[in-house]
Amino acid sequence: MKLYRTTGGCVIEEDGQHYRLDGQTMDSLLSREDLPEFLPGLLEKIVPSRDFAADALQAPIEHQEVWAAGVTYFRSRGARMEESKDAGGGDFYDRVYSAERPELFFKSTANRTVGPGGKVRIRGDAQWSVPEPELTLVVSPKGRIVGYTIGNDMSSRDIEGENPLYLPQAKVYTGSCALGPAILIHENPLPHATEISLEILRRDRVEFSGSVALTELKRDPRILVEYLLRDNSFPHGCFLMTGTGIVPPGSFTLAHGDTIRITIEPIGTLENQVA
Ligand code: DO4
Ligand code: MG
Repeated sequence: MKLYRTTGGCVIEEDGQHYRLDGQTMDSLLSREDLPEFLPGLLEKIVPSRDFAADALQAPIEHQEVWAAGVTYFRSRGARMEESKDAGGGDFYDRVYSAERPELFFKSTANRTVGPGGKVRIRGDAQWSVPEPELTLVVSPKGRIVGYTIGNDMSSRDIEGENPLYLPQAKVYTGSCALGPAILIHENPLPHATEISLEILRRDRVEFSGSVALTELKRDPRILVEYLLRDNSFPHGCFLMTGTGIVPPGSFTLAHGDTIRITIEPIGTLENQVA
């Protein structure tokens, strides 16, 4: 079952049919502890709608915060150590990769986040920018993983590499986050073989592509959530990006007009252009 936020409200897709959830918002739904049980009950009382295609998809977020985990894949550890070695930051990334406590950072709010088809941004003062395609957990207020979506943790690698303390500036700015296209309502862990793939197109040609399987994710998503909720409250639930395992080579930087396509089946494909 997939949950969409559209210009016409919240919509569920189930067995190829679409159902409008009149009177429900992302906030009312993601505040619930029992979302995976609540939605099927709701569908029994409503009839499918035929006009879903007329709605524009939006990022599935209202008052939720977006947080992110870092250096959860070996590839991310290596890329970060390389980019920050001149600043003396390389060792930090090695240490956090193997430490018990994960790296967790605040990433975004709804006003900085774009949905499917929206335009992500590169910072005006960055010279080296990349998308980070990440499996994103949808977490209830009490820390239950109730679903999954696709996230793009847009990053300014030169700013991050100059000094690890610049991380918030490299990561948090207008248009630095994309989420969607839907929330897959699913409480069990996704299979380890689940693939995350990234394609970056420039003038309709593939400029970079890569993929990674969840087998490479070093941290258990449930442990990431447990750390995130320590001494923190999320009354509307929250999103937690689980880190990137796909990093383009150092010679690559995003350009205005590029198309970023991230696919995680069975969630779908999140496509955005760089403004
Ligand atoms: O430590 C810096 C950020 C790491 C990150 O965003 C990632 O590994 O995905
Ligand atoms: Mg990331």
